[in-house]
Amino acid sequence: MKTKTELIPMARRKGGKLGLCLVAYAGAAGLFPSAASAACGPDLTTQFEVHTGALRKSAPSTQTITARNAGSPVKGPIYLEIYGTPNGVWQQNYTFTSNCSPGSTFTRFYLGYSNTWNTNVTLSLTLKFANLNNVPITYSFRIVKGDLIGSPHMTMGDFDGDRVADLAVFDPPTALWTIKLSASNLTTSMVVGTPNTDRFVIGDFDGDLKEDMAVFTPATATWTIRRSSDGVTTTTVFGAPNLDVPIPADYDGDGYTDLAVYRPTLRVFTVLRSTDGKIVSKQYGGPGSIPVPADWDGDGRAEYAFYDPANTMFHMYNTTTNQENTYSVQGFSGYPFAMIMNNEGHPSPSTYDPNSGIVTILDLTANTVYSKWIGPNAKVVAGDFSGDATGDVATYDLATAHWAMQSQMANPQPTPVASFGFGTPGSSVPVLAIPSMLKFPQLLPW
Ligand SMILES: [Ca+2]
Ligand SMILES: [Ca+2]
Ligand SMILES: [Ca+2]
Ligand SMILES: [Ca+2]
Repeated sequence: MKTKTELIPMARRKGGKLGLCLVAYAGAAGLFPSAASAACGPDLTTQFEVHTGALRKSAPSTQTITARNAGSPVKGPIYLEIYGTPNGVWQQNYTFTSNCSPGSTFTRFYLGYSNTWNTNVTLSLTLKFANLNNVPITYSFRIVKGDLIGSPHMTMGDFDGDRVADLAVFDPPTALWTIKLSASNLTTSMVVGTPNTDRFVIGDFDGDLKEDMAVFTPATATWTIRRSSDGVTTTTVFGAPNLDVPIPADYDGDGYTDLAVYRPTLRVFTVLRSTDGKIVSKQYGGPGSIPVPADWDGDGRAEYAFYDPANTMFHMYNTTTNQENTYSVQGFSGYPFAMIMNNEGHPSPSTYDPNSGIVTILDLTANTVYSKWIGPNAKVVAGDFSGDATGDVATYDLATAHWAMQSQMANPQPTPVASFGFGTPGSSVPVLAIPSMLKFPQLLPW
């Protein structure tokens, strides 16, 4: 059969949305899938000129989609929403799925550090399909603005963008970062920061779904960020010198980590929003509370959140809904942290008790409490090092730079599954060390 790709504008769908249906093979016409539900962010399809490349049908099956903005500049996350793929075929490089359109996947157009898609600028995406098996395929797509559908979840500690956390350490006496990239297994080292004075921070400040190496200088409240997208290093002063501690996270949900600080003396969170450059703040917490900002409810935006050691309660405040959630279960004690469990789009509240040596995780979706002994007085590192979208816990020995990777948290069996050395004995700190153990400013070292 001759392969042919053409783009067919669809009739106006129910809900008033104009969709596009892509017929990737000749002979595949006829069965247009039903429209995606319309509640997932503004549809921008009509303002873009879209062209498609040929579908490569041998594995891996790929197709390139190119779009030019023929309208006004658009700021914020933009997604290609794919839906209506045949049973058994799925789009592989999606950045996240959403409840708003069952079965659809969303791949993000990366707008660069400017975070704006300007008029006449053309961007392209290469879609990757699994299980195509040389059969004809039809699918539909829309270009949507992502404000209402949250943002893709970067994997914490992933510097090369393969959704697997990388072994990474920061060495305070030299400001040297050393990272073993999981995709290539290559180790890279680089100085970012000033020896002895800077605290490491991580975040995806340029929105390319890769962690950026960054440091915060307490004496000047200066952020120094090396953007992973172009290698450019920027500095920004944000926060009060010697008063504020860095707590970066994506509070406004555009896929770009926001500069943010917490002031322990007043218990105030202050965020510099990447979407509009505005500064917002909220007093939240009590004496002794430990900030644990994260996207706890999975809506794409980080919540202001803290853990109160006095009553072992997590508090999370969603500024969009103005709702507070609180969680406490038997076993919570010690240092709080966020842990992704069971392929969920949000973390589960977790603690490590250095006296009992037990990690306790409240899986919010499964409504299950996991409890696992990893040993007392450990330095704990948490991240998805295996790439199965479920967090792993490792213990780290500061004196020897020795890691002991624990087995799955859902498995109470305590034996480490892997152990190895990575880092400089006596000085390196893993960048995924749970922040509260670093005395909650991401401080150096334990
Ligand atoms: Ca990685
Ligand atoms: Ca980045
Ligand atoms: Ca943001
Ligand atoms: Ca959230």
